[in-house]
Amino acid sequence: MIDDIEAHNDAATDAHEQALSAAGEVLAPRGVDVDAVIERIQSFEVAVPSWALQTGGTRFGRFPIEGEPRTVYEKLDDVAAIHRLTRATPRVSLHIPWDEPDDAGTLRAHADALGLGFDAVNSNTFQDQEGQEHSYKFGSFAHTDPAVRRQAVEHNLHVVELGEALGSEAITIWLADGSNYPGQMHLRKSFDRVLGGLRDVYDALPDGWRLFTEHKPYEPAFYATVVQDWGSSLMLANRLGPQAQCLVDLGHHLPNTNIELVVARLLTAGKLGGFHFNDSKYGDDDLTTGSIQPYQLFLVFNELVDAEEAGLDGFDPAYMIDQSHNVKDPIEAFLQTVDQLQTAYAKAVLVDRDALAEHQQANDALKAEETLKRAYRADVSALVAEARRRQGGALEPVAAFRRAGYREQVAEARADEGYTPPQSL
Ligand code: PSV
Ligand code: MN
Repeated sequence: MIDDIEAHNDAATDAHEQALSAAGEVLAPRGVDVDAVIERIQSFEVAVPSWALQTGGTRFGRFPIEGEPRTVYEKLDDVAAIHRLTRATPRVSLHIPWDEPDDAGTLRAHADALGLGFDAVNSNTFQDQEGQEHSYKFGSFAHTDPAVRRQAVEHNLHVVELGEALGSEAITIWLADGSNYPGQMHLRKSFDRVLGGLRDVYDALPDGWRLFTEHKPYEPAFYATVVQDWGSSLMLANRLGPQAQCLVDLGHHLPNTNIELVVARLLTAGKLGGFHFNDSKYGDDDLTTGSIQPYQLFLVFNELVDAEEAGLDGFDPAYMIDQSHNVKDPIEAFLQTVDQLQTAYAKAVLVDRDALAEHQQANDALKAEETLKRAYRADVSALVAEARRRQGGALEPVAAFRRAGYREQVAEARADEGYTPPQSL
């Protein structure tokens, strides 16, 4: 359905080529190899979360749009559309049981046919599911009742098994376990119980698999969350073993937390497993990546590129997105997100690392900061567009998406009677 990318690119080519040569005129005299930067951008890939292809909602309501995917198959179709336009999203991250396929082989074949694969699979022990024996109201891995803990472990083992059948190589575990009131939960014992449950899952990991623990300071627990910060997450990963690593969701930090420093520490520990990219103003707002704090995003990528270029042992973070699209068309929001990520990455690649090291060595705070700012201020939009074009993607993904009329087409195709889209997520 998105098949006129070339025609779209033709119409945008003149303006693009002018912008690209203007960028070259600025960057080349600074010693930047523009083609090499474009190649680096081309190498950047990020996974799309299956759970954010429908419009999200808040606890106050949800405003669905026409043409939302109704099944995991339709969600994959949407990821394929995003990938066709960006050439940077060849994998999808599934949430189970939200996206439990009736048959893993059929779903894998569908993904194969679309040229897609699977990134980390996510388990869900933060909600009760229909027919489930025990409730997670008072926790899952940290629950005081061993039967509940067993049920949570069994679910995770199922997710690993399913992920293996799909070709995934990691599981992300975010636990809502925590308490709302002081005294409600034994702070140390609850952590030990989580570690015990994670160990059962860890021991069952297939070779080459990784287990990511995702920390979050609060919500839904408002007094104490068991895996509330990167320190707890790192403790878990260290205790579990080499296949366990930490996942950083950018929205899972209290205001003013220095997230790039968290990233640097996890890199030093060899435990930075992956990311959930998004942005936020107040809490876990799940807004479009780079929409609120683009400089912070750049600084995070500055640490990542620094580690990549230093050849840090075991550096292989799984880049994934975790957003909720309440007012934007989810596909358009993802197109914008990928562009934001590539922009931050490209700017981080532009940082003159030799100069930065010299200024740091000389304790020249001003020059060191200016070295970062110089890269951050560079306009890399034409380089990012060129990276897309060289891979067969769209120069202007959102414009191409709108012009292709994809949403209108799927709205018609997905309007079968008898299907009620979810009213809340
Ligand atoms: C929790 O807020 C979280 O970030 C976890 O990654 C969950 O899997 C996801 O959001 C669910 O929406
Ligand atoms: Mn997340």
